[in-house]
Amino acid sequence: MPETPSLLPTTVVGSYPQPDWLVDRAILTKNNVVPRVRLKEIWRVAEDALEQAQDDATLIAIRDMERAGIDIITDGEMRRESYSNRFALALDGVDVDNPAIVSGRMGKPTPVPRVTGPIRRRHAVEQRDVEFLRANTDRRIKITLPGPFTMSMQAHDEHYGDDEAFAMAYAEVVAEEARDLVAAGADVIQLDEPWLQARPEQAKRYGVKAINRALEGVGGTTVVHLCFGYAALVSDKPSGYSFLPQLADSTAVQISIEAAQPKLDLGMLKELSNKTIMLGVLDLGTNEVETAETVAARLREGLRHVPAERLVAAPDCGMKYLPRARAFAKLKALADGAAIVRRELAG
Ligand code: MET
Repeated sequence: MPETPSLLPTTVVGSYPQPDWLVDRAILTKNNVVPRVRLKEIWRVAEDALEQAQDDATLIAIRDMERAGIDIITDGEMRRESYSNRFALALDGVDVDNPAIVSGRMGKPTPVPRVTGPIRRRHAVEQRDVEFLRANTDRRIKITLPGPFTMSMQAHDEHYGDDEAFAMAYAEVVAEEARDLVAAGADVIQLDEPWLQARPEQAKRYGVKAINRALEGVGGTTVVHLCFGYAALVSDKPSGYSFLPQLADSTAVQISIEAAQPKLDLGMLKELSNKTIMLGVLDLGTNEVETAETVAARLREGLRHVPAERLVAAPDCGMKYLPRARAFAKLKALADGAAIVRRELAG
């Protein structure tokens, strides 16, 4: 097994471009909304061959990440219509067939599932995904799950009647799933929580509590990812987070943030001095492919605020909306840029 470097390991936020023979990418971007309900029409392969096609696409994603030189890889989220709905819609208590319409993160009307009864997990949802990934790479592996806070914002509560109780119900099922995924071989579990930043008032009230419940008893390396949204969907990004230092009180080992595209002021990272920072050093909002030197410069900037022992190099967010060739080239620049800085550190 290739050894994971102890300094500046590289990873991805999760998703990699799905092949055009697998999904109709035009549908994904047509309305500029990330599906919260099912979006079966994106699949271009018939139901009876879909799992096999998703497996094959996953092998491509794995090999691309390996070839680019990424140290901690994912399954590329090839099996997902969105980063969250594979897990969120597999739960009991969730009515997927009669969506409610709510105002989305960007203020657009968005169909979301209704929660009409207690949220329970029927069975492990992403276990086979982890087993498949484990069986097909020697590298360290990570799997992502939507976080409890974010899932509670992507559904309409008609059962709990209290926003905190609603998020905590999601936290329970995430914890069960995360423990199963570690048992299935995941080295790293990442909770995607972009809504913490979009709803800071509620996040400050119970965001950390929900995350800590979701990570209770979860071994392995734990990560919480926050971003301002996919670059393909959100171009105007603030230069600072409305919710972040609070995560110092979370039990997550790593905090994943986007920094390249928003040109984030990294000064606030001093407030997360007990966390490893997964730093976004690939801007996914530009067609340009970074040079290894640009990546190295961004990592050196990170090192002014975070010691090398606590820095992980990553893209700003998931790469699913990029053309595959560009995603690959950017990952290669990420790996090469991290290698440059690693050599400097070794003196
Ligand atoms: N894991 C997800 C991805 O890589 C994160 C999405 S946050 C909007 O696409």
